[in-house]
Amino acid sequence: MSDLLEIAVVIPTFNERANVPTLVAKLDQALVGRQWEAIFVDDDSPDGTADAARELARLDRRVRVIQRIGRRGLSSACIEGMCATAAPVVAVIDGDLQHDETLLPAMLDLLQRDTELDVVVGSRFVAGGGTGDWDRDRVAKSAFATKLSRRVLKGDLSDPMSGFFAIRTDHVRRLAPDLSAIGFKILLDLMTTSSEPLRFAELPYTFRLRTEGESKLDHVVAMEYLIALYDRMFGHVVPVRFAMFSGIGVLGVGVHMGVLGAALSLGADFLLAQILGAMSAMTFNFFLNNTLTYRERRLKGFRKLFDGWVSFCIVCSVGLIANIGIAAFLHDFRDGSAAGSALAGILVGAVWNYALSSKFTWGRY
Ligand SMILES: Nc1nc2c(ncn2[C@@H]2O[C@H](COP(=O)(O)OP(=O)(O)O)[C@@H](O)[C@H]2O)c(=O)[nH]1
Ligand SMILES: [Mg+2]
Repeated sequence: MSDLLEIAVVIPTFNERANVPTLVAKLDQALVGRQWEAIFVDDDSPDGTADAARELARLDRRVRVIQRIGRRGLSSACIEGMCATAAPVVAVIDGDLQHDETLLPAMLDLLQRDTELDVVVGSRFVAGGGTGDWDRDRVAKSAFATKLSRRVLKGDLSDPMSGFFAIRTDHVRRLAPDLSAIGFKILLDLMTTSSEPLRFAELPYTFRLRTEGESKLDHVVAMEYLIALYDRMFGHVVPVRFAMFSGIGVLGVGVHMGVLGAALSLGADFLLAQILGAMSAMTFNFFLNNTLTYRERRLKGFRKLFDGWVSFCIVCSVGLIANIGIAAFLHDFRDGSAAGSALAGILVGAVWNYALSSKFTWGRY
């Protein structure tokens, strides 16, 4: 038997402390006779998941821990874990025991035997697999997400949403610079990024019920998933962030008009009503962009929020001047139509606001 490391098992975790020892014991059983290592990638879980993993790691050199500070995100955690190993094959498995680790040796065998193969996916939707005791609501949501993802996928995967798979590590390293790393579904990201379709095989498994801890799949995650799909389909035309920023900008116009109307009807003069409208819209846009567009760099705490808000208002005020300046120039000196000139002004203003606020309001210093 060779000593060469065969497979790394990457385990993204957030608040999975109670599951760590069980999972390692199960890996030890499942991968008996194989050369493996386990890499926990923990986003500084408040419940001390990383400590629990390190405790095991001191006894068992096959266990390693990456503790990320100030960052969140399942996909990026998986990518970092996958790039942190010297093993030729890397598997990703959830840390909550919902995936069936006894499939790992078969995944590894397939990849070792068939050099034509790039990925082996654990699938809930091929014969022999299943979603276990999921409620109907969750089954329906998952089916919808799967259907959507098939539209961007080049292969006919039965379970592109699977978070359980094994892949050749050199593919990951090759694709890593181009992965979008947002969203929840790293497999989908890998498969859609590769210019040549990855050759895959599927093995059935049954999704288990979670017994410890709780699911992190929530509405924000669902939104991130949609964003990731958008990115794959249209991201090369209009970048995701700019699309979100502009969408929020349009909502801001609605806020502006609402406040303007309300202030006028309360008897304010136009200038005051207009100032109130603009301030409300900017404030609204600032907070919405802070929670959605720049979620992973969100400003927190009164001081940072206040500074961010001020810089955002300054950027937008300059953007407004540019907007009006360009529109007036096109209209008065280039004989542009009113609507066309206004639109051009708005576009320039939006790009300006986006570019400068991403640097000065949400930039990293
Ligand atoms: N590192 C890291 N792991 C995460 C994050 N969100 C979820 N996870 C882990 O990813 C795995 C799957 O997440 P889970 O919430 O169980 O998703 P579900 O099974 O689809 O409900 C679990 O091991 C989680 O602890 C995250 O932001 N960062
Ligand atoms: Mg889970």
